[in-house]
Amino acid sequence: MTFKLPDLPYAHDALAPYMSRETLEYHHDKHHKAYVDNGNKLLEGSGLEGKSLEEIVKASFGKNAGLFNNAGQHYNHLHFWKWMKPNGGGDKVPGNLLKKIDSDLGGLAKAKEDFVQAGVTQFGSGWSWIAVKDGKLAIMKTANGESPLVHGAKPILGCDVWEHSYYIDYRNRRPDYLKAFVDHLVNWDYVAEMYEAAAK
Ligand code: MN3
Repeated sequence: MTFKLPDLPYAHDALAPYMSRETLEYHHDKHHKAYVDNGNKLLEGSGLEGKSLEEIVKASFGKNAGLFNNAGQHYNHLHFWKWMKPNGGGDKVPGNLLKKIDSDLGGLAKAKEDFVQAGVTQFGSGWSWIAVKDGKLAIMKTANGESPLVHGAKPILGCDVWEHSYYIDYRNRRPDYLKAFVDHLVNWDYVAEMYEAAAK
């Protein structure tokens, strides 16, 4: 396969004021594009050219650091753009997923709080997650380009806590960025779609 930079599913200014046009111009048009371009170069000759993106991420983890970092971040960002939408966030969670959040994560309010806390306490660059692990939902955090995929789980929601994701809009206030993400940006319909696929 060849990695390809997707278009954003909304205009660059559609997530303002919670995520600005300038942030998306850097984050999507430059950072994500660099993962795609570098990933394609590193994929050549790796022996993994014919595999799917998820297979490449899992197979390169711990074995081919350069390829893993770029392929992992490509995977994470492909979903990250779709995990957000204008007028997202809040409590509009589809029923099946909401029931699962109630039973596994102690309710939506606690799940959001723990998800924010995971992002706040991730030291340095990384991601906070809700993932499906052993049939149950779990809050996770990972460093750099890692994701639940390489820790025996399937991500259904992730928030990028690398500084490039929030420094233009929030400077050093990572907690405010994470809170705006859950309150105003999360596309719960896409989270539910990934939950249904992961639960199969
Ligand atoms: Mn990023």
